Amino acid sequence: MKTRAAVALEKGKPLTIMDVELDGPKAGEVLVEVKATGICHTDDFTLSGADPEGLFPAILGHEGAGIVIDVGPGVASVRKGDHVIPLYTPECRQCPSCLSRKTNLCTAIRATQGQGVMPDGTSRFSLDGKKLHHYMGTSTFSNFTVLPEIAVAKVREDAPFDKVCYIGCGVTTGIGAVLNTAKVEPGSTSVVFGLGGIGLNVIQGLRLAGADMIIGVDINAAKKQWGERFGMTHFVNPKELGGDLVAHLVNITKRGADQIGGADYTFDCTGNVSVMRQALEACHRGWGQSIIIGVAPAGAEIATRPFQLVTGRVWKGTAFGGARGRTDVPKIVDWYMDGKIDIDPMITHTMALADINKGFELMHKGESIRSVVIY
Ligand code: NAD
Ligand code: 022
Ligand code: ZN
Repeated sequence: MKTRAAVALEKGKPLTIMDVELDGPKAGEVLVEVKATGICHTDDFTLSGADPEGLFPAILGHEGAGIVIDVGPGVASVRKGDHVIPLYTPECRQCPSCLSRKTNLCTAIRATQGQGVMPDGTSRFSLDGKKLHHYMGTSTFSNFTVLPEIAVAKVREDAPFDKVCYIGCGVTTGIGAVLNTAKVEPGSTSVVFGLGGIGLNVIQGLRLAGADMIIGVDINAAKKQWGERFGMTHFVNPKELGGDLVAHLVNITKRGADQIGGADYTFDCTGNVSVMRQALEACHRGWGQSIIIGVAPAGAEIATRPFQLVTGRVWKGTAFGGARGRTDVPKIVDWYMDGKIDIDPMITHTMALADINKGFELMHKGESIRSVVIY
């Protein structure tokens, strides 16, 4: 069949909107009509050419929602008409990682996903007979896409596609980092570095977890109002702060008789390695945990003095908020539908596929929290 897609023909160039050829689903695969997709930083990272693993030509996009149109042989967990959210972190429930219960990083299709092909080693997308690569196993910048069955979460049918697509990456990553990775307890003190599409979801996760003090840190003063909207209790702008940021954060988190200071939990949502160090060092000695969510540039390294870890601070990272997609994503959709979490205000811009490059421009200018393409 033909499908309309925004194609990344070569690195550093805007996407090209065109019709491409899409083969139907093979065994264990599903054909999905994508109804909406968010535009996220990783799409831009790959399109820019900064991602050393980026493959071209490709169909990017990993934050979608849509409807199952057809299923290949052997597919049993979803059927035609089901509403689904594609998963760039699949959940097979059979590989050693899934069975370990210790990680959400399913390995069932990991190798082929990274090579931009389906698990059988071939692509369903082509242009003039030449192969187009899949991306993160999802390729949601196409009106129709083919996905492995284990890479879709079935969600309730009354959930609006143009909002719940954001659960396909940003919402789950931010809220999951709090609930799954950090396991924040009620009454905790916390610091969130970077109040963008991820950090704001960390903030609403912290509110959900019952954190007492939710300190937001951002170099953009306009983010104060944004943070407050989702539960932030204090704001620090490092550019306006006279002294040392870490010392200031330790100082304002002082509690208890010993007055040591430092947060119980901190989160990096910037991808900046200097900020990652600040986030670790702003943790409480003995137990503070710092969660790295931001993706740093290729080849970047983090540093701190070993003393920081010897004295009990913990450095952790998280992919997709530690969420098991087929199990956890439908629950987060329920939380949204029940009003437990907010999504609507964070979707600051919507556009047609033909205007997808404008979404990338808004991201570059820092004018959007999230842009969503509606098919
Ligand atoms: P964003 O651009 O919307 O937000 C980043 C924010 O950080 C901005 O508000 C910016 O002003 C602020 N900032 C930049 N430098 C800062 C500094 N030195 N100190 C304080 N604040 C600073 O980006 P986003 O969509 O929120 O994504 C954040 C990061 O999370 C990206 O690196 C993205 O790739 C990553 N991410 C990771 C996962 C995962 O599974 N680990 C999933 C999704 C996104
Ligand atoms: C999503 N991300 C950033 C913005 N939006 C993002 C990027 C990378 C990861 C997670 C989220 C990530 C963390 C760890 C891994 N990835 C490796 C997982 C593994 O090896 O099992 C990651 C993922 C997918 C891909 C590459 C890296 C890919 O499909 N190309 C989950
Ligand atoms: Zn993303």
